[in-house]
Amino acid sequence: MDAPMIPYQSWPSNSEEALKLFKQFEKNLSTRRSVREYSRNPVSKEQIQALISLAASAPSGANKQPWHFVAIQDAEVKKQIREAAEEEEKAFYGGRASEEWLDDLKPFATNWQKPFLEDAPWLIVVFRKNYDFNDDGSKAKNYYVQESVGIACGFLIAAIHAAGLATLTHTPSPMGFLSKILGRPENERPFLLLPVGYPAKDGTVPNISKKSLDEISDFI
Ligand code: IYR
Repeated sequence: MDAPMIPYQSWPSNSEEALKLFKQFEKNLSTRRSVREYSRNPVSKEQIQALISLAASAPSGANKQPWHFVAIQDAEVKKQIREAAEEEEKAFYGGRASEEWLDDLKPFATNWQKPFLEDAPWLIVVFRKNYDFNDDGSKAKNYYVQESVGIACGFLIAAIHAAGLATLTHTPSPMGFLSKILGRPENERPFLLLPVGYPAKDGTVPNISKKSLDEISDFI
């Protein structure tokens, strides 16, 4: 297939306007936190659709868009997911995780219980498509799948926050139960499970901080 080039106008065109926009973006994103306690207040399907569309605008290897998003508000399906996730988490906290890992998790005060999987009005499960199918049913390759889906998830997390909502990058391990419950095909693997909703009114977050710019960068 031909790939005709089209003009691209980057925006904004002046640096003062650009700096203003960046400052707004920086201010907004700097208040993002991983949230584990959710209000049961509803979020519209249209809002979730807009967030997923934005995530899917992310760059990907050869523009293959090797992702699939399943958004769940059905209470019965959320309950099934919670029960299956808690089963895995019980095994994790009950001996599967190393002492070092459990020690590293202490600041987050987590345990096997995952009420957010039912409290949050929506769960979004992101699947990675290791390969795809051509129209004739033969296999089609995807490229840099891990990187591409990771970038799309970054877009999604930022978009959720910009929409005034909260989320958590939840990865119960292993996540195979999500493929079964949601009936996803063999070429897809669960990548991330994100509860989406408003933070609970009396909710708290861990008292943690980020490394300094000096620690995480070099300028040469
Ligand atoms: N999946 C478990 C454990 C866990 C692991 C990491 I790494 C975290 O940053 C947080 C939790 C859980 O969700 O409790």
